Amino acid sequence: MLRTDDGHIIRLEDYRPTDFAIHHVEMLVRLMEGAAEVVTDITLERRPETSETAPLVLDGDELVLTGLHLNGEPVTAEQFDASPDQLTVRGLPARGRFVLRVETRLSPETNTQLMGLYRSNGVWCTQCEAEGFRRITYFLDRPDVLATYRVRLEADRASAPVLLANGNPMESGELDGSRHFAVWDDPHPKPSYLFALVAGDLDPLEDRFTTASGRNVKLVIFTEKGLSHRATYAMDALKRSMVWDERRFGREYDLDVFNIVAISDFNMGAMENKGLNVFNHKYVLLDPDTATDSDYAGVETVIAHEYFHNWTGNRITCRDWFQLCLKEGLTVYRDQEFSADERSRPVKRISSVHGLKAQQFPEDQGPLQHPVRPTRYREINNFYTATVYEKGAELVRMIETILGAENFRSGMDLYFERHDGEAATIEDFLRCFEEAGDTDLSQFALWYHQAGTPTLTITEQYDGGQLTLILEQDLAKGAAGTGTHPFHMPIRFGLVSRAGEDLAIEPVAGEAEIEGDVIHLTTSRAELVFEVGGERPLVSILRDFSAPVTLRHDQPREARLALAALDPNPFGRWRALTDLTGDMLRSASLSETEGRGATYDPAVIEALCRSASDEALEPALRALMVTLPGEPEIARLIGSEIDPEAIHRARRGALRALAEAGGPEFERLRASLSDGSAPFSADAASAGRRALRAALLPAVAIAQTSAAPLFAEFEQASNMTDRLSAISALVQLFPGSDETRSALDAFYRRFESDALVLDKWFTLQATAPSDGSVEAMERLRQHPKFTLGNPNRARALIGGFASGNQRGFNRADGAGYRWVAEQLGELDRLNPQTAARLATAFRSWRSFDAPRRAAAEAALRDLASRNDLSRDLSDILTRTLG
Ligand code: 0A1
Ligand code: ZN
Repeated sequence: MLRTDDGHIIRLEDYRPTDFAIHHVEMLVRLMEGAAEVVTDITLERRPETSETAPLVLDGDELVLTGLHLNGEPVTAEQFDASPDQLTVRGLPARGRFVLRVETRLSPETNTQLMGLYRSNGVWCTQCEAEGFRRITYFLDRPDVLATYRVRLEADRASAPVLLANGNPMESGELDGSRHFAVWDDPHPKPSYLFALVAGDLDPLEDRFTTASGRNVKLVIFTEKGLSHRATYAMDALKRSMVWDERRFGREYDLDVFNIVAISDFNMGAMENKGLNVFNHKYVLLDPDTATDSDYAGVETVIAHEYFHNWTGNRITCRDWFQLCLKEGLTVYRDQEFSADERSRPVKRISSVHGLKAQQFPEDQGPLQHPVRPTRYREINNFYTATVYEKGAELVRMIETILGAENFRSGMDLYFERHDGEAATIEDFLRCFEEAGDTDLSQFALWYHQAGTPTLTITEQYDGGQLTLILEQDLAKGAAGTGTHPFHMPIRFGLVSRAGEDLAIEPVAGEAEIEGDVIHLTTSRAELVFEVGGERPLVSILRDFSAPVTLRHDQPREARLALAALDPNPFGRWRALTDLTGDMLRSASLSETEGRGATYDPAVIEALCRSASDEALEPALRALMVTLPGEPEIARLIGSEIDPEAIHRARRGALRALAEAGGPEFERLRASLSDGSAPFSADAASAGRRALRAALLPAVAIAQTSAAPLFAEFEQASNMTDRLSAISALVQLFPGSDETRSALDAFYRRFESDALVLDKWFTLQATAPSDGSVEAMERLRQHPKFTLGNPNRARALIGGFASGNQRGFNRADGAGYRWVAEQLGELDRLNPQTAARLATAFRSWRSFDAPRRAAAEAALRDLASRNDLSRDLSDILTRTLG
């Protein structure tokens, strides 16, 4: 039975500590074919402030209780009530510690939700965040209950030679028959969501790491049989993460072993369980033949992210789930900084901002809007959002900008020192920076509490050698109904000369404080006056995207073109060019809608061509600059009454204009960037060259009259990055051609037994712009290799279509919406969490034109009217329609 919707809302203001503390947990888990038995000895103690008669109420979810003992004696039937989702025990000792033994019987094989204990390709594994531990045993399953754990696993040696749990290994040995056991001990008190066990026939990739203080740590990455050679890059990323966290934040690892297990069936990217990270195998397994450069970057990021959680999340955890951004925003900030240090800082920053605008901005501006630190939820699984993660990271970054690097580091040191071993809140976190920076962050804290993306409007006036900047901020009241007070907004900026140099910043008068190159805007409006002399400088505002805002800067086109060519700040160059391209595509799309032919500003096209060939910039940055905004991005710029067909035509037109202007030069550039027959290297510089070649490919290919050259490029590719860029261009630009069909068939034949590559094959076709896309989707849905049981496969097809095929999903006849809604209804019965996540693809339905709005609403209402929906999906649908 699913947890169907009960409409119950959890509120932050209702938080109170538990009546009982849990000091220690001893578990015995017997794994058998078809069932698992769990015996949990929970050492509890009534808190001094709890009444002597208060019962103990433990959480459960779909549980079957098979035994209950108190200090070794059976608990009588009058003393307890058990249901699948709750266990209440009365008459417990008023003082002192006692041990409650809870026995449960589970069925991992039929657990398709992938929460709690389940089997993935024969491997037993667990997922306990956010509330999965209650699917293993009755417990106080909340993050502020911290205990030490000792776990004994028993299983058949043949099916599970590897037995893992959190912490350090203690003992292992043989049992009667073909069974064996292992005992693991985790000395660090932790909340139940960090519990994990894994048992299966897995291959290890082993390494070692010595920490700064000399602790010798054994590192192991476990994969399914025969795949450990694909984990070498992940291992390298892990060791680099460990070194980085010591150097940058003074954080060392704290156990004798660090295990990672790669699993095929996983709802999210990965999970930071103490000493035993469990990963979606997509974020571990790589080789040049099957993985692209962005897969490599993704593995590096996720490995680092989970490792960094050991301090930000595990050693210091969250008091309650409202504080989720305390661990997630901070850990994303840390993984972004790691990538910036390991690769290229500007390229990383641009990619992060690009991702923020693509994912978080629509969330923050639509019906699923919520504050970074929410105050209510119905289903916590639905709050692992771009707002909590990515906007949460932006808030940490702003604290760093406001305090400066040194005070920020002191604040982090204080946080680690003061809250180690605790379950903390955002208020605790902010207090550390207030003390370290000797500053008041109470206005800044509004960023955590007020939902929505503020607009920052910049107006320039130049007169007699003086430049006046008028800064205005505005926050519209949105779906979340939170406040609209002005924020403390750190705005990094530069005044750039026509020679491309940053001028010294000399304010004459100002209604906002300026520190170095940062304006501290704290009011809704402020004017700043600068003495700049006879030449009007170029205003490079919001450098490095120092605050997550929608910028309205009515800057002359000529100034933008100049900044795109010479802003000394690489982010500024990218933003100037992106703004120009965005404006051009926005008006081209509107012209298409109105039936007027679209035109493309030759100066903008030329600026794109120039940045592609600018040898002064690293290739990865040039790739980002020359890539035209995607169709959803153009849709966001238009904002309302969106016509996806017009956008599609306008973007195609821009690509043709780019090809006409730059075609031959792009071909020359592509040839010069080729690594020829050199062996594949995953380093950032080589990846950057491949990225620029890939970014130029669509413009080169669209100019060709046949698909044959692209097909040849596909066939000759010696790595997945090049192969995928060629086949994507075939699918996008020559959808019905024989070459495209042959390439898809060849791709399938070569990789049909490789799950991760097959996901790419499904996504490629889900994003194809063919007119019969829904019919094609249904054929793929019936493909023997398609299954809703594997989240990656479901996301590849359904998510690929709903989020990656704007035209197909938003077909005016509503067939795209209906098809997706139907899939969600089916998936919900197996895996509510994944269904709910995919359903967020509908979040912008109100921005489309009237026929599409009506069709989307009908499909959503039809799905929402089912009476067997999970709480996860129902929560998303209700809010999306709300
Ligand atoms: N904490 C993990 C991701 C994660 C979140 C939720 C989950 O189930 C609801 C599972 C994993 C991370 O940030 O990597
Ligand atoms: Zn995380």
